[in-house]
Amino acid sequence: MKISEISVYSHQIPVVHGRYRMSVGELTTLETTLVRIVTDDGLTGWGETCPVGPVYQPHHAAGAQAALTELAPRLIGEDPTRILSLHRRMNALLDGHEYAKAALDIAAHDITGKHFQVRVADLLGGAETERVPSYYALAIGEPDEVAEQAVRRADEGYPRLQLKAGSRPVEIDIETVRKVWERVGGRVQLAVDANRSLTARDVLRLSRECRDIPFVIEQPTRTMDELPGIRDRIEHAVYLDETTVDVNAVLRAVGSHLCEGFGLKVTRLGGLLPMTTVRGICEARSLPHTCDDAWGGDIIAAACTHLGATVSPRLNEGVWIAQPYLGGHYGPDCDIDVVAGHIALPPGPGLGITPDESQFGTPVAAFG
Ligand code: 0XW
Ligand code: MG
Repeated sequence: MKISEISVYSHQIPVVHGRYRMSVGELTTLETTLVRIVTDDGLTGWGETCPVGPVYQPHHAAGAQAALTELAPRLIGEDPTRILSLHRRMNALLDGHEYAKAALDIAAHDITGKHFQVRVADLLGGAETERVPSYYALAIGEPDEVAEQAVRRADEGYPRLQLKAGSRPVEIDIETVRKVWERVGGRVQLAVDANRSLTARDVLRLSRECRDIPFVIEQPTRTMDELPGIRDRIEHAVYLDETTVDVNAVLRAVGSHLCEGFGLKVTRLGGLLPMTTVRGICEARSLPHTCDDAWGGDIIAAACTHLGATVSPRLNEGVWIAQPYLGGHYGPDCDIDVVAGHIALPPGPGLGITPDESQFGTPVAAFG
């Protein structure tokens, strides 16, 4: 089987309820990049990559499109079911830009699943569950408002909540954590995610003043290099997210004992194939982790859900998808939804969804 066409689409996804606020900024609309691969025997596979704005990580929508335009014409004729070879070919054509390669990796998994008539979860080693746990990210807000939201989401059935911290006096973050704990403590797992924005001083204060509250601190500082100096004075487990820029960075974090877990992003690491490598590293060291992406619609949600279904249940911290913040789906057969804090694994084959491409307009680039 050979790749005969690759099309790249740009699509705007608005945030329902107006905006999503993290320490690094506020978002009202996201530009996602979609990839459609067609093969010479008529199979179609979809991939997606959607940076959550241009400052969350060094990824942005125009960068994804430029990298895909560089790669796609040179992948025509390749066999999409030989996913490892496809990665080697992509790496030989373009250094870095893992978040763009990830869209092609996801589309290749979708096609391979369809070709062998299996779900992507089964290609990735087999599903441990048909009902994948999710978690809800509570946008930055006033402590009482965030606590109110936390109660609502815990009542809905989310097993885990992530609070956002940073970009304001740490006293307000501490008050927020305390109020959330008072309202939902013991009912849900808690993560406090600073998205790289706390100073070492404020990480220590947050941890010290909330010593009695069990939570994990996610991506507290801008770099990994700030952590060794404070690590032994932080009273909470530390998870890394944005700074694990590739598989090698994960190895460095694990080898240097910088963290106790990860918030992982499929596109940051380059797609589902490198994610399975990291899943294995985490399993070898008993490190819990999430399987998320920064943002995106049903394609990335399906990819994260298939991967998340394969994670050892004792290490599975959930799959975050943007669906609760989105107004619709990519088509009638694309209903990847969080229900009672969990996501039903799509039945497949492949990703198990059929995007309606008429929603995406004319491709920004097409090859083949
Ligand atoms: C909660 N997320 C998975 C979604 C936002 O894009 C940020 C991200 C995170 O954990 O940093
Ligand atoms: Mg995070």
